[in-house]
Amino acid sequence: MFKKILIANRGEIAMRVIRTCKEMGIKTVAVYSTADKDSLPVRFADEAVCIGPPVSSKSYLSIPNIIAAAEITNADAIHPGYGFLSENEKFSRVCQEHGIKFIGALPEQIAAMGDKATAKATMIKAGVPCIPGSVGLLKDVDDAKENATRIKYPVILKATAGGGGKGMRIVWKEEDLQEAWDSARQEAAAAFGNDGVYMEKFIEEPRHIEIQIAGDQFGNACHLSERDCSIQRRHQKLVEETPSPFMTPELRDKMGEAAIKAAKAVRYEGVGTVEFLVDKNRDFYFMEMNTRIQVEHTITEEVINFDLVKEQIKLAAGEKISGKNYTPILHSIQCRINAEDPYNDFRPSPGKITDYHSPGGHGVRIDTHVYAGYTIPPNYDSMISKLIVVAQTREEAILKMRRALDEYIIQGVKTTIPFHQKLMQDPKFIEGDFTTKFMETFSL
Ligand code: MV4
Repeated sequence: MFKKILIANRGEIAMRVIRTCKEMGIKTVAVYSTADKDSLPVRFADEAVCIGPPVSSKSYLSIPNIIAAAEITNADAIHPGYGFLSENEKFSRVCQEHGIKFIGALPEQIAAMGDKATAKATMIKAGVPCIPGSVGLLKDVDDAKENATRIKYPVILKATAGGGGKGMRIVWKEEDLQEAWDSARQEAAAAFGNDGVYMEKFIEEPRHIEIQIAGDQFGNACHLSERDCSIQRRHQKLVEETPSPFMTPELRDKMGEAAIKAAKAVRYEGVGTVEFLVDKNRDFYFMEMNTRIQVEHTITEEVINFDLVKEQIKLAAGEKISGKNYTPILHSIQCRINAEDPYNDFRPSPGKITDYHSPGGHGVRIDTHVYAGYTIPPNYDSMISKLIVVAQTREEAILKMRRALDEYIIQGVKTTIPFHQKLMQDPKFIEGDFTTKFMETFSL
């Protein structure tokens, strides 16, 4: 087992990893930018190293600075959390070259899953259901036209280097194809330095349901059930829950098996997520594979009573998985509490938290790095905390979430708490009747 893990991240996920390391008897190193010198991970880690100024490119994204911090402190592994360098092929490789275990995917796996057209080709070959579309990248606009005629409108153009919606264009009819083609390529080139674009049939009003998977160094893989992440806004998830209100035992078995196929196709080691789109007929299609611990891993932990960060560390150290799949028997919901103004287009609201009281009681969990007197810097994402509830049923989980939201006091910055309070009273949400389009028509 590792003796000392450096956490190449900040905020709540740095705290999350430090907590599990402590429980496992592993020493921790926090790295921080000057904007985070007063943060809790710096205080709670065994050691802390400043790695640069507030701007991420010179601190949390600086591979030389982070590797230097690991060498100075003799860390034998690096946990990258989510975001930042967690899915960076080069960082994974540089760690390898320095004899430091990267607690995440191998460089080849990151490359294979990071290029979406390559990932899709791998999944088709492995027998994972994919959305009908072009075979690989489109050559030119005529190629796009031929494919669209075959697939039938509406279609969607997607940047192969994309993810998170950048370089994506929905096309409803042929006369709009040329403009969509030009703008998708331009946007992809500017955002990723790669203008490769492919095409798919556009699935209208899908649900976003993802399967948590785990794989070991011996080629075994299992699934840990699903999360429904359909409540999103501009590709930012706001609420996640498990089980999905749309799930059936049959669908879970089928999607679970598909996710395991996906994991085995790339000999996946560690914990990961296979994202699917699910249409109204409960047909499901591979969308992306995430090779990191995700923000919403917490709800899976609550319903299967299992520490996913501990599992991640054990798998990185070469342990075997048990091999059995998991079915949730409880219901968990997470609300992301952001420093944003829900009455003002979710505008970021950084600043000092002047008063803070977090909810508690049975079945309530808060993952956070903030405290009364803490100043949320403007340089990073605006998440204040994750409020997670777990209960016997979905109805009870919603009631518990309402109660917990009512107890939550955060003064000094605007937060998304009022949005979540409204959502937890929404008839459609309560019925479980929602798709990824839900937020387009929801208003406070
Ligand atoms: C789609 C789609 C409909 N049809 N692909 C959004 C981000 C990127 N990962 C893929 N995305 C989508 N791909 C086809 N063929 C709809 C979306 C999509 C979406 C997916 C999941 C969650 C929220 C979404 C919001 C808008 C569009």
